[in-house]
Amino acid sequence: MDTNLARLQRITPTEADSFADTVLDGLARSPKEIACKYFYDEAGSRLFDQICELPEYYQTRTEVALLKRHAGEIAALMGSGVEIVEFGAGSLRKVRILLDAAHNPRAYTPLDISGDYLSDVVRVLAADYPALTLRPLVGDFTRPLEIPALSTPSRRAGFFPGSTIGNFKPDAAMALLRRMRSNLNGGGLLVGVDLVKDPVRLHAAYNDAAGVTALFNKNLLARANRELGADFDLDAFAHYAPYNAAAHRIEMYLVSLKRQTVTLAGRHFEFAQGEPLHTEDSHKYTIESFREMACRAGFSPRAVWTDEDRLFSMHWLESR
Ligand code: AVI
Repeated sequence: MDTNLARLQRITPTEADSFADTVLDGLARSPKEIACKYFYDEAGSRLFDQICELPEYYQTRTEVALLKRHAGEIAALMGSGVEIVEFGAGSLRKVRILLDAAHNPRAYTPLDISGDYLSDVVRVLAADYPALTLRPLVGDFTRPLEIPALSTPSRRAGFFPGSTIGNFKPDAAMALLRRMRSNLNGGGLLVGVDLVKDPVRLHAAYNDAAGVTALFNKNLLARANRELGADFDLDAFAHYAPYNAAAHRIEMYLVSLKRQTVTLAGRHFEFAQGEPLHTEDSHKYTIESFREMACRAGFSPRAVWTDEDRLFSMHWLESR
């Protein structure tokens, strides 16, 4: 047992219950949809890690390079003795760069929806950072939640990398930033945001040659089969991810390749040939459009870093 590692604490209801409701509700809608947060069971989280390594998916390596290049400056802006709270922690790889640069961090609090995955990755981190207090929380940060105070509370600094903010519609993204601001009790937020760019490059990032994004997308159906006893035929759906240039977003769908019926919990759902099931949007921002949204959410944008090709941006926002 690692002494610096607190027990996994669940702070919102289990996502498994809501997955059933979400799929039943989403399949009854027109157009059909399933929320993208359900991609991230253990299998989906591992597929997402593979996406991050793909040559076409420039986001991760560009953001990591930005973090490495500016870690000293970021650490100085965060200040010393902070509790770093990561929203949607995933593989915990990027935070290592911050932890290595941070001035005497009080604790690291990763929050993730996938408890199984979080408990695996957090154990490895605890072994590598034996002096750091680690407090893993399982929860859904897309819902209002309370982050419990530490026994000796300190200033918080939020970390929200990977342009996950782009997976929310702009209004929901602003509401989320507002909630994060309140969770941070006056602390700042470091957020990674993918930028508007050449549509061909964006299209390639979500339609990789190795087909990993297609597997990631279809894992939603595989998950419904595994967890809910649905009978989706994965070969009867195609991954489809066009860039909607007018709305500045990638839209991701699973398109039914034939007329078919899917059965789940005793209910039958008809799919027409060519009917889409919407699974994700990934909004892209300009530096200015993101800063405007952050201001409307009650933050003051203090610093922004971007790469030479202006593919990706990292913003340090302070609470007003
Ligand atoms: C997590 N999120 C920011 C990714 C994105 O790029 O929107 C999820 C993803 N979907 C397909 N590829 C990656």
